[in-house]
Amino acid sequence: MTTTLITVAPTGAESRKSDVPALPVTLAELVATGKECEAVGASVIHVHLRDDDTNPTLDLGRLKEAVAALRAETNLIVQLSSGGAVTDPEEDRLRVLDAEPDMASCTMGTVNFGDDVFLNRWGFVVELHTRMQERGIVPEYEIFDLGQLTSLHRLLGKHGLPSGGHVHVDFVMGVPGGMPGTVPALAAGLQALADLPSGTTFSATGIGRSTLPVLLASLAAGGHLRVGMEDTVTYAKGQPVESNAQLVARASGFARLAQRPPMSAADARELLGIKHNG
Ligand code: KMH
Ligand code: ZN
Repeated sequence: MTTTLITVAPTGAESRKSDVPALPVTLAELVATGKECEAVGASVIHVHLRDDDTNPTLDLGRLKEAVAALRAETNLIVQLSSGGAVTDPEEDRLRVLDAEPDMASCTMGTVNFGDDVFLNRWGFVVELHTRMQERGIVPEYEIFDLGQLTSLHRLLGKHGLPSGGHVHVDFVMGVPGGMPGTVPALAAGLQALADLPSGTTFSATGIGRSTLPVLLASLAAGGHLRVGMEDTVTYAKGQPVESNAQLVARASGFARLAQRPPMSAADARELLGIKHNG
């Protein structure tokens, strides 16, 4: 792999705007962030939306508006979160696909999530996977714990390859309740990847203080990167993140040092098997 796919996850559903003033929460802020991040190396944007009170929302009208605005203003691949917030019901999370994004996340199992539970029943995962297949939406399989790779192997064996035929997983590491953001945990994950279809690609992101170790480990292992304020709001000890572009620029810099500069959106579309854009 000669280039690095960089995904930005700019908002998430967990941080409060009142605690993190730089968090993009309006559509205008999301689009502005997308443009800035694209300019410094991102090719995919992982989207969670907020309502007028800055609380997480899966409102379909807003999701459609966000997909349209990001397509109009950027060349980024638009990946909607089907994970939402831990409180979101399954039917709302499935309805996300009606906004017809290029990609959507598909978490491969239930995981403790701090004091909460991020619920992903097998039947729900199958429903997400098969609906995405039917609609030509490319999944990013989110892996919070190693057993979820075994579930992915089972999913693909029973229900077939995703739209586009390419399998891409994202290791979300360091969630309290999931796998840690460490080199041994990533190495164990990579060993398990060997059972998946050949050509399977991976990215990784480390939550909070595991951001940099996971970024460096993923680059060293030939993987791709996800960064953003969904995953970390601290740039360095005692230094809040100023913007998502600051995190993407840092990731791009490390990727260039590793002789694997950021991947263009066109190359990312080809890699991931994304056919249409709007
Ligand atoms: N907000 C988390 C509970 C995803 O976007 O698919 C789930 C999450 C994963 O962020
Ligand atoms: Zn997310």
